[in-house]
Amino acid sequence: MTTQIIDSGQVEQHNASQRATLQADYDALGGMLSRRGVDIEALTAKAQTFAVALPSWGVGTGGTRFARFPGKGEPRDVTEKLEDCAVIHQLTRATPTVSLHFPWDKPADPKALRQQADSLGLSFDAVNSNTFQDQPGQAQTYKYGSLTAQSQAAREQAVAHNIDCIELGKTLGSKGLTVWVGDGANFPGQHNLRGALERYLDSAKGIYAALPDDWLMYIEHKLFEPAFYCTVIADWGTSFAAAQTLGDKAKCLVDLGHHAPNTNIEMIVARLAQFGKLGGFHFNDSKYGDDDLDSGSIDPFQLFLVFNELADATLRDGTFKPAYMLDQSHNVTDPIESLMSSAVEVQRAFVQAALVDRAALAGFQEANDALQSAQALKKAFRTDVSPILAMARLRAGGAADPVAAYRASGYREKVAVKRPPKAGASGSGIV
Ligand SMILES: [Mn+2]
Repeated sequence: MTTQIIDSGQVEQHNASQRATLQADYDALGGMLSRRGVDIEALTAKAQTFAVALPSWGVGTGGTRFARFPGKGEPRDVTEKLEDCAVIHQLTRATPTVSLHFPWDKPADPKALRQQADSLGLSFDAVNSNTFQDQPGQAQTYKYGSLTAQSQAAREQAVAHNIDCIELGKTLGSKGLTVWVGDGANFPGQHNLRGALERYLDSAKGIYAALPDDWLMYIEHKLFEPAFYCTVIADWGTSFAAAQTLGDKAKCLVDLGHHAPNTNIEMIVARLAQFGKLGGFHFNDSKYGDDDLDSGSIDPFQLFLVFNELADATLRDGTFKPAYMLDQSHNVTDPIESLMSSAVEVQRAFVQAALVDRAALAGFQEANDALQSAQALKKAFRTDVSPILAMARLRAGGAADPVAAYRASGYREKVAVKRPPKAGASGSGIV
């Protein structure tokens, strides 16, 4: 029996107030889609299959390298983070899994944490290692790198930490390890560029060897920061080469914010999918760099184009199933509201991509009709599928309007009382 953190009577009351309007909007959209030969019920059923993992670090207020402005009632430990994640899933029905970050979320009792997740109707997605900052009492510093450090002792420590993450993840029921390293150089000449990657591959092989057979290792690249001259795993080419070198269980992870501005990310997605190395995503949005803004808040068309490639890849290979995860930093909003809205925005792109008339598009491409090809995509992107998303939630026991239902529940005010700030307990990190 799943524990509902928000009183289900309150959610039902909210839905009752929305139901008539939603049904009218849904019927109107259904009629319009039917004239296009699209069955709205099939799309709603498809929307219900969508799931994106929540980042445990996202439920606390983020921050920048200048400051962090904590919010009220932030979770102070991993069990409170799970409670907030459960609220998000209860209202959106689109976020059944949580991605943990170690050692930030290291549980005193992993089995008890798994039981708590289970009771809340949650399970664990990929676990994330952290070798981009030093932990209290650790023997070697990562100041000059971790998996790529010149120091063999530092490299060994970083490999051992990743293997610890795998062991912990096994107890929690996770099936993947995401590895992002901040390793790089701030000056030309600081690194032997080839040597640093050779050390990375050598270390990564040590981690890969500890992966269970049914696990994947997700290699996350990032163009710059914290290193500002060069980053060892900077781009999808390096990530791809590393994944190829390691083996079948190594795949590439695309964080939408980890590219140069104006990079054609959907093409990277197509390339990685073509060669069987697209492992998953960290969804977020950005304007200038790795801004970690809410998914779909800046460039929803790019998100749609990414899902258009994913829809194409799925048609070619029914077993294709990359891992979806949010990775955002919330500085001026209630993180729960941002994560709910973001999950819905990613789900929106998923449904819009399913609306693309692929036979028509293929015909336009075949005929070199550039204008109509573009219009075929725009036609899907311009369709407001909000009633489908709301109906999918309603039928699954979620809220027609998650943010409105959340605000009406008074959850934040309640946890603000229950969770007074605790010294040294940071609600979040940024990755
Ligand atoms: Mn990320």
